[in-house]
Amino acid sequence: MTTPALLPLSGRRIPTLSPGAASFPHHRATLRLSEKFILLLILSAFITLCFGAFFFLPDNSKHKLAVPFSSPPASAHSRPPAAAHSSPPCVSEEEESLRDKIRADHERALQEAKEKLRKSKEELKAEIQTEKTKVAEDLKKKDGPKPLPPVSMPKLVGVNNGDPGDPDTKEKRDKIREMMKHAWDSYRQYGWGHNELKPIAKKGHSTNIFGNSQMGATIVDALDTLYIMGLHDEFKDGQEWIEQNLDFSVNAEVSVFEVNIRFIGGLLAAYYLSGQEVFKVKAVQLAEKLLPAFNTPTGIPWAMVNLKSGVGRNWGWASAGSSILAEFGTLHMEFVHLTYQTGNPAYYQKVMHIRKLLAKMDRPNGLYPNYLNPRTGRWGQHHTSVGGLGDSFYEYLLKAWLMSDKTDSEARKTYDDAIEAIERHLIRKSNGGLTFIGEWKNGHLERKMGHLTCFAGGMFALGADGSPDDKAGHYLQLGAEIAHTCHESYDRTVLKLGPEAFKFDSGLEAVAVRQNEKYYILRPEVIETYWYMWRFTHDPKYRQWGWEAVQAIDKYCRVSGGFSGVKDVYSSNPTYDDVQQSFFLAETLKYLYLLFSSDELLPLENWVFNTEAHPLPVLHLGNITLPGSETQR
Ligand code: DMJ
Repeated sequence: MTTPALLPLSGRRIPTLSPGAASFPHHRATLRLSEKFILLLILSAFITLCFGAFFFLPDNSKHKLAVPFSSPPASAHSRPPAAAHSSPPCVSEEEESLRDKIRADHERALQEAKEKLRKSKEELKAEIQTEKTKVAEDLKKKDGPKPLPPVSMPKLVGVNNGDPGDPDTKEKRDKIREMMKHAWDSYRQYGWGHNELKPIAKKGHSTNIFGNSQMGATIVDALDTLYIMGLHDEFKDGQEWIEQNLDFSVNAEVSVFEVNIRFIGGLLAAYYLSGQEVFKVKAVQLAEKLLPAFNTPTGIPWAMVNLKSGVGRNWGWASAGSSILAEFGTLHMEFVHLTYQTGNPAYYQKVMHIRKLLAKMDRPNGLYPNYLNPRTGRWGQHHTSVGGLGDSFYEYLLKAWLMSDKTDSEARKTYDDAIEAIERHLIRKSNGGLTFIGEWKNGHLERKMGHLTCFAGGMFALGADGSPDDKAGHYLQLGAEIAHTCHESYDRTVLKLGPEAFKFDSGLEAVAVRQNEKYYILRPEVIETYWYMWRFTHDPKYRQWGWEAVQAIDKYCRVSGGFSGVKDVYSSNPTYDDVQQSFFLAETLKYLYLLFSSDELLPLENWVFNTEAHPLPVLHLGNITLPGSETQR
């Protein structure tokens, strides 16, 4: 018998066994037992270490500055701006006790995780089932909060709805549907259950916005697009996966904003379109898990929350430990629907509290900075953007008004004031006559516009009706100018796909300068603006521009395993980033499909699209009091 090897664990040596001992059966049995015991000890120490590392070590990926192509940001809300610095640490008593609390919470989560590990698969399944049943029962409880009257549903959509009529447009629409099928089928085959797909490597993919979860983000994000396109078998397949596998009792630290817009928004839209209760139940289950993120001294939520422990924190790169405007300001639509559907005032109160707090704050030049510290309630760096870190905050002010059947005049006024300041300080015309929206950085205008900012063209058009001083024509015109500029940013590339950011400086117009701004990751914003502009003007150029984008995506981003982003839109031989983003199915393909459909498909009088393109019906709040609204006034 050979001598067991020395184990270099923590520098301690396990004593070697005496060679003679092995020749006696009795000793052998004893030794096996102790060997097993030692192995067991080592194993449990290792597991403890792993968990310790997971909870206590800082997550480097969140502290790194943006690395151009190794992992392009899925959403710029989670992108660290290059110049962002954290303040030096200054530990007050309050902070120390907060840290103690976080440590204690982590300990508890660790303990719970260990206990979970000890349980059998059956026990775990039973536990999940109990939790699910509890939420379903809470929803039905007679004496609990009651949902409001059923939403008067606009005309539902089906495969024949939205038929554009003329054969040429129909052929184009069919092509977009085929692309959706290719994206879905590829994910179904190679990435099923994972959050996203790597279409080149043909395997699952995920980013830090979903923590270490495997929650099928693509399935949830794609559901309503499948439904609208009449891909009913695929929709059913997705529904089945959700019924059997989607579980939020996972030890994963996720982005509150991303989970809200993709999951809660996606589930609610799927519920409204299909009427299947399961989607509502899941949306409410998940929302419950997000609520602890609001437990901050000010009620401004943390950027991230651990779904299991409820412990929240902010991105390491955000200015002075701040929360991000576009993240905590993009919850309103979904949370109002949650209160409407459950009768639980908590969701509505949380988002209205954010609004009230912002209304009381001073704003430099009338602009909203992108960063707000949730502990002190003070602004971080004075950066303002209508692109990444700011964008959907403005979008949700307008949409809160639209979604309330235009009764939420407070939201409309806040939107109008914000847009007025943006126009005054951020919107300019280039020498070549292109209207662009720059970024405000500590009193200085950076003449750079992001792909993300291009959504604003659609927003201006959508907000034109109802604008103060009868400026509807002006805002529709502004929307058209932004659409034109963003189209130029596509047209001035080799691939006819838009870069992540483009400049208007030193003779340059609508082109990217830095290598790490030349990528296209299947983003929707430019197409989103084409679609809104098409709905409001029916100018055929928007369909033409949309079709150019379809052809470019199909030519340069399509691969056998799905669709991939590309790293350089100015190169005739681009390399792939190997990610099929879930928003490609949720947004890009949906907006394209709508662009080539008739206006009867999801009319804008009845539906309001959340920032991930999930349509939610208008709530006729004129004669209804939302639970919780009494205490807000
Ligand atoms: C999407 O997740 C949403 O549109 C979000 O508001 C911003 N970015 C991405 C797509 O680019």
